[in-house]
Amino acid sequence: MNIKIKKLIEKANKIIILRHKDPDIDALGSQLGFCSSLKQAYPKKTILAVGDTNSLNTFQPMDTATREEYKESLVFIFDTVSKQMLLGSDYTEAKNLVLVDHHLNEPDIRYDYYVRDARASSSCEIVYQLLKDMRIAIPQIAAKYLLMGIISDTGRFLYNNVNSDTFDISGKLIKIGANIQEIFDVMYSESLEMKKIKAYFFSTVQYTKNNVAFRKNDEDFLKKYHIDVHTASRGLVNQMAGANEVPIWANFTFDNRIGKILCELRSHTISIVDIAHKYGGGGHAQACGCTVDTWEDTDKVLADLDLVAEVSHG
Ligand SMILES: [Mn+2]
Repeated sequence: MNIKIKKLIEKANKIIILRHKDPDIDALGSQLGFCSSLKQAYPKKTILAVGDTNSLNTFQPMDTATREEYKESLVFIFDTVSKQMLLGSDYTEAKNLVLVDHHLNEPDIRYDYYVRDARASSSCEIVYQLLKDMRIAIPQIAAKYLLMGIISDTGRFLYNNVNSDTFDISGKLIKIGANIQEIFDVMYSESLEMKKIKAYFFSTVQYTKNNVAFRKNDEDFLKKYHIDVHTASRGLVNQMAGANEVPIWANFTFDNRIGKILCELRSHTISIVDIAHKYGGGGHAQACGCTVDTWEDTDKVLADLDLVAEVSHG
């Protein structure tokens, strides 16, 4: 399949590379790592990386493309296969569409090829393999971007999505020239203010009967500490990780852009993705999410999480 994808690339004059909206570092890293590799290999082609941006984008500004341009383009989508995770619908006009993802979800969009590896730690890990199979060289900047995605999606090689390939590929990216120190300075040093926010956040975490840790971040919390929805939601969820007594943790954040509540759900070992699915979301077995309408709904999510925590506890 990867060779067929290479044929599509060689045939295309214009290539548009996308990933899910409100991107995390794996989404940005896979999109922009792939983009800069293609640009180096095919300097004459028009290659665009399109999408929204947020505070995690320390990479580069995004390109734009018109709906007309999509019609003549080969389009790649990274780190999601779900309509609801994508911005707009221009990609449906694509001449050809290739999906690349490491999640467990079934695509609800039309595609020509789907490069899927649920065993891969990250989309960046798949992109490395894809480029290698297609014999497209990875420039130093792309190596940095791809390693950033791997580091981010594995929580610095901490989560159980890490396997020997993850280390293998990370080593290869370092060999190309990705600098760990430089990456860690960008990704993990933060302001004193952020450290104080994290301390406040953790000190106000609540617990269900079976020690499901949770926090409800309302609009006031975000305003008071001047943090955006993304920072509060995905940026703080793992402040609750790593306590022996806590099997599952959930972070609920009001998103005033859509008037709904984002639910980030995490677990040490128990699979909780069915609960995310129940509320219209998805993701990985131990790291998933959904969006609900009201705070009462978050209590229903919590009750379901508490039940699986109780059952697994025996
Ligand atoms: Mn990912």
